[in-house]
Amino acid sequence: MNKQPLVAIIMGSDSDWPIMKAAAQMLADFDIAYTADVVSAHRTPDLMFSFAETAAQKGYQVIIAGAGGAAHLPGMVAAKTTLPVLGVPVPSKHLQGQDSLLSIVQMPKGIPVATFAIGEAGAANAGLFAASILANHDAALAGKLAEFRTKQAAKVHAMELSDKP
Ligand code: RP5
Repeated sequence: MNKQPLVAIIMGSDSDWPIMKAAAQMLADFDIAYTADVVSAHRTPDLMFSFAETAAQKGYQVIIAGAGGAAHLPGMVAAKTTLPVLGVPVPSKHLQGQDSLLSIVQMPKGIPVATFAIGEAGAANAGLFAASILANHDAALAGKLAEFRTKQAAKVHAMELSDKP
């Protein structure tokens, strides 16, 4: 049986996918059903609006939106839905994603976008954050998140430094 997708991952271009895949991987690791699509704010504005307007009624609970450059996708989507929007700044060609970060993080008061780190770490953390939101109403998922943290901590405890002078 196909599960209802709870998280929508969208991005401005297929060139963002190598980065945004880290969010998808995290959701897959937690067995959270998601969709991933290209929706461009400036090249397909009508698609962006219809996506944002219908996302809640389609059953999505969280939207992860990644974009690079003048990255208005997360903010514009957030303007058309009250679902939580997690913005991922994708590294850009000329400004290494600083432009993406500032475009996404500097939302004026009234329309929030939760903004993550530039690049893969940000995408992975957006996936984890989506899992945390969903875990508020899903005890099994909350348990998996706790287990993830325990395993992560164990890896750090096992770290040994070699070649100490
Ligand atoms: C943005 O422009 C996309 O999110 C992407 O990061 C950037 C470049 O897009 P392409 O020229 O690779 O399609 O809209």
